[in-house]
Amino acid sequence: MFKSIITRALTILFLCAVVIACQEEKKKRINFPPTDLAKENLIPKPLKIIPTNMAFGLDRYTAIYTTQDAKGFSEVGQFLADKIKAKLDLDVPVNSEGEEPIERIIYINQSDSLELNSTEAYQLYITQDSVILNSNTAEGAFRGIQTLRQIIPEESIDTLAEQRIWPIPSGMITDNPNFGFRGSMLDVARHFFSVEDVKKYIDLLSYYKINVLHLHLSDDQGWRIEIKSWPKLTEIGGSTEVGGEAGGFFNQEDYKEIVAYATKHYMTIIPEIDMPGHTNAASVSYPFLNGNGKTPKLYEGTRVGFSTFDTRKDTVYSFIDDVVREISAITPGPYFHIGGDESHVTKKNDYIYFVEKVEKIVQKYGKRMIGWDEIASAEVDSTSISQYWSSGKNAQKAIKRGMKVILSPAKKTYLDMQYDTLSKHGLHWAAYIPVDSAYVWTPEEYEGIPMENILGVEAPLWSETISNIDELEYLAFPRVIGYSELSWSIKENRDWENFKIRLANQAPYLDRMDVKFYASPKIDWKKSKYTYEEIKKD
Ligand code: TNX
Repeated sequence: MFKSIITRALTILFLCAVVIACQEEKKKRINFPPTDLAKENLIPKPLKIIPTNMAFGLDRYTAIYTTQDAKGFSEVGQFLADKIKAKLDLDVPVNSEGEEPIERIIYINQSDSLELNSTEAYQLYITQDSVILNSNTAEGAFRGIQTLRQIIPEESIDTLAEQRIWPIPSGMITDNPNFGFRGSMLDVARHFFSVEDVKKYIDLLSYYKINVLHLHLSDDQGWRIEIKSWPKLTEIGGSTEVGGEAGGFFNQEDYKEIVAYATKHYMTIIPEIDMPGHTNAASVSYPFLNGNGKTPKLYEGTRVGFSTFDTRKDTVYSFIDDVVREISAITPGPYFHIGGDESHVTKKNDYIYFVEKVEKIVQKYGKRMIGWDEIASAEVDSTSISQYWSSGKNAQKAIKRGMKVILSPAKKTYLDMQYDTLSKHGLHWAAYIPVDSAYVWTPEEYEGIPMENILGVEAPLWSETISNIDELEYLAFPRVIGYSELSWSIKENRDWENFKIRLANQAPYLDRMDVKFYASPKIDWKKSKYTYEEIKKD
């Protein structure tokens, strides 16, 4: 009797377990409509995508687990959780040991697989039950979660149980960047931009896997970074900007905050102090620097090429030593940019002498020198880098010296060039650069520069004609999104007609981020409040 009660109880328990398990199974396996991972609006386009036409259901029973004994992985997991929260208002626990029932898991794994052949490479395996992201380094995992963010749909499917669930298309992605250096530059000298503005730009760039932000920190119109041993640089030299508004500057704590924010986004900050030309603001602050015995006036115009340091004075180099030392000490990245462009009033020999001396200072503080393409006329080291902006001849000189070249040809990559004659902001001295012309060219084959000499692509945003974040966004977006693909994706994976569709579908993200992008009529934008505004205006 007793035995049979036990048997019956056990049977009932077993049946209950089966029923519960079946219900669990029902929750887990939802029949989503077929998906196609290959048709997702990913930018930059990954190296390889193999769709399996099902979906992973992201919902409140999803958790993120990461490798915990390798540096940075749990932070990358938390970064993803924060972005999911912001996008969907959904809480996804990270490495939690809590009691919450978990049905599906996103794993972010450190892997030593030989297929992961660079620090930024990653693999993404998405099935109905799990998402597995593999990478060698946290940097690779960070690039991989940008891909994941882009395929998490904005819209949920509401199940019978009135539960919101977001279907992520299943399949496999293997990815690796074509160029390790994918950058943009922001000129905070002609007009100053705040720490918050710079952080927003970092948010947007890193979503598209751009990994370098070059800050143009000094020019004729303003000196924007505190140098503790030379305080007048910012007190005087930072006090104005183009158009005569009060300028501004980053104190060293501000700069460190930007650097830390960039580091969290696996982005390198490159500081630029432009010399020996473009130095009016420095010479107004310390008139001995220009060597002509006159104290110049603060400059609020937009002419270039009228200022120079006195390149034959030792005290000028002591000054530069202090500047490079202080900035290098708070810059973890490997580069220091010395400018070197448009020194029209510096004699050629003086210019060469200057660049060679400053290169030594930069190296003394453990950095690799970058300069605009003119620097290759000096006897610089093969470890220094030339940034091609206008002269093919200078690029060839750099190649002869064995230097790497950053591609920033003005007529293709200058974000301050107008889109067309109707553009509200921007210049057009190099070209009008509509959205298609920005995308349709081949950095791998540009003006005979061999691929092995190309470090990467950078799109500079000069700020003579823009003074706030809305105007910055108007010039940078959508073109900078195209440069992300030009530098990440291989040539075979780039195609304007296909890119155009994926770009049109960035509008919901850009809207959510409140980006006032230029709604180019060449793109059939997916609904966007800004396109509506543009259309209304027309
Ligand atoms: C050229 S590019 C410059 C900048 C200007 C820019 C405007 C370069 C190295 N020098 O000083 O801001 O054109 O488009």
